Amino acid sequence: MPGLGQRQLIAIEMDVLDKNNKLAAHNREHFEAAGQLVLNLVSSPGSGKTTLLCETLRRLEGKRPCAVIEGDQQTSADADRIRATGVPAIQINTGKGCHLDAKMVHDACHQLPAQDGGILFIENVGNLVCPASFDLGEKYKVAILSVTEGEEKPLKYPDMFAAAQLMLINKTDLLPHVSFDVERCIENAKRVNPYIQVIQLSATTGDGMDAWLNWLATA
Ligand SMILES: Nc1nc2c(ncn2[C@@H]2O[C@H](COP(=O)(O)OP(=O)(O)OP(=O)(O)O)[C@@H](O)[C@H]2O)c(=O)[nH]1
Ligand SMILES: [Mg+2]
Repeated sequence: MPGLGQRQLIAIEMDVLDKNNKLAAHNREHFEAAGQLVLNLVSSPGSGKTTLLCETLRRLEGKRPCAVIEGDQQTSADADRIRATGVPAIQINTGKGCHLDAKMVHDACHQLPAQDGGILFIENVGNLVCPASFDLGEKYKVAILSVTEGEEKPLKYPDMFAAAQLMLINKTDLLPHVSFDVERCIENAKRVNPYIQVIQLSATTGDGMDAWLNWLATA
């Protein structure tokens, strides 16, 4: 920002994060009181978040009530894809913004049903940097990395993988066609977060979906 010194910029940034953290804590209390599991899905653009969500929602139909908040810079395309499965979804357009914040989630979640034992999935804006810093009040962040992105991503974007409880390695059906070293990827993720859990899956073929659904059942 022109005209602002480094100190002023840092002060503004800390103020923004502090306000966000307070609202996130409020969201978390609300979600816990409602008995709702809330997950923040984070990844680079195109890793397969919406495809995975649609597939997950189909499999949870009649078993667990779900709702979705979709974050994108523009369009309602992803919320439309979710609604086509019969699950309620709210689209948030962040415009120039590169991540969702706790206030956006607060306002959106009040427009969605919250049922005891249900799951609220939040698909964050595709970006491996900013969403790492913004707590939304979720129980866990789930980082999705597809095999076309390269196994070094956890080292290049460590904050995201350090903040995540679970890493989903998606698009495993493409492994025969790309040089992606799965073991190396897991090693890299564990270097930045020794406690990170890992599930390999393909949202399009359904391979590994059971492991993901089992994880959801105990999360
Ligand atoms: N081969 C393969 N393709 C996949 C898989 N999952 C998603 N895709 C494809 O990857 C592309 C992007 O998928 P999306 O679900 O839109 O990805 P996204 O992460 O929601 O993208 P943004 O919301 O734009 O960040 C689409 O062409 C999907 O069909 C998978 O498991 N295997
Ligand atoms: Mg999407």
